[in-house]
Amino acid sequence: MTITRFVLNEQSKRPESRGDFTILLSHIVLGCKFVCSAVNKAGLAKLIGLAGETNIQGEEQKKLDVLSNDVFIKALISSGRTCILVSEEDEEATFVEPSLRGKYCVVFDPLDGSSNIDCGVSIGTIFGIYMVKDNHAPTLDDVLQPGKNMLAAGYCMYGSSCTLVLSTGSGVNGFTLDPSLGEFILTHPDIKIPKKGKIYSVNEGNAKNWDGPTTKYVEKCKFPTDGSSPKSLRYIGSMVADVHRTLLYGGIFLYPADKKSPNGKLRVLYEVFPMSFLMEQAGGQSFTGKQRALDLIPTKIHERSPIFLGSYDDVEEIKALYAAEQKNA
Ligand code: AHM
Ligand code: MG
Repeated sequence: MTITRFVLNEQSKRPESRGDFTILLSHIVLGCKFVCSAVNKAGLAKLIGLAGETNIQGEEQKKLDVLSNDVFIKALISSGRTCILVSEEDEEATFVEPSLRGKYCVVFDPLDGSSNIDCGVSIGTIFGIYMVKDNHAPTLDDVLQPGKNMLAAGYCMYGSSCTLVLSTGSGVNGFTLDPSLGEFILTHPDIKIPKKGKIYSVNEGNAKNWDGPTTKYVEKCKFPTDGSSPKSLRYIGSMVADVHRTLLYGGIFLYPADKKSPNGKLRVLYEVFPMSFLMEQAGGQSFTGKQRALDLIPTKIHERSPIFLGSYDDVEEIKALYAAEQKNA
């Protein structure tokens, strides 16, 4: 089952569908294949390094994340199905010119985990898709919508294999690129996250600045008082890879607020929302420390939020700690 056939099957269940979403998705898939190939060749092709450097032929070398952004922007515009694009790499949103405009808004991080690029650790692309509310000229309000309004979300991980995980709002499915065919094949149908996990994933180097509930939670992971075994710590520092492991093995991924970053680090539109959408679709939960992550209404395209996501029971525990703190305040 290729991803194309999978999406066409989904489309045939919706008689009103005219195939626009399938076309959009095929352009996203093309972008992922292109970036995957660039990531694999990065060392050879000298794509590692700083943007703005010139190579021996005097051509400007593009850093992988700049290249990936260009690839996705071009792929999305040329689909003819998008109207607003928000990328982590671009300060401003891109409004597609009217002749190429469609009804979808795509928010994305073209290459997340950039600190891992130069050492060959897994990195990825994250994306979320909204539809414009009606037929007006698109405005930023079309993307400043809560994550629960997303139609679809996914990520592609460039790791030991290239894996695309997608939800169109009815479960989560994983596809692996078969390089000999150049096709993504359904390898992980209907992914469900274990209800409770044995792994926690957080940058503990920030511990001295954490708030009470995060500190208590991590302490409980290491020194459980209920007779259970301590949890294992796994932290790659690439959200796509850390979330992918969490989705498959269960557990919790945390990027909390701290005294230095009161809103955490991760961006609401193209990191927190797509991953929260996938988690909920797989039976897990996602929480900001105050509310369900997908209920957040962003006011700026690059807004950040603390995030706790993963297995249902594990997120329930951190929610209880925040609720207790609220009660005692
Ligand atoms: P980036 O978008 O600049 O690559 O930063 C996002 C990344 C995530 O992939 C990862 O979860 C996080 O930053 C790691 O941050 P830290 O190095 O502070 O632990
Ligand atoms: Mg990022």
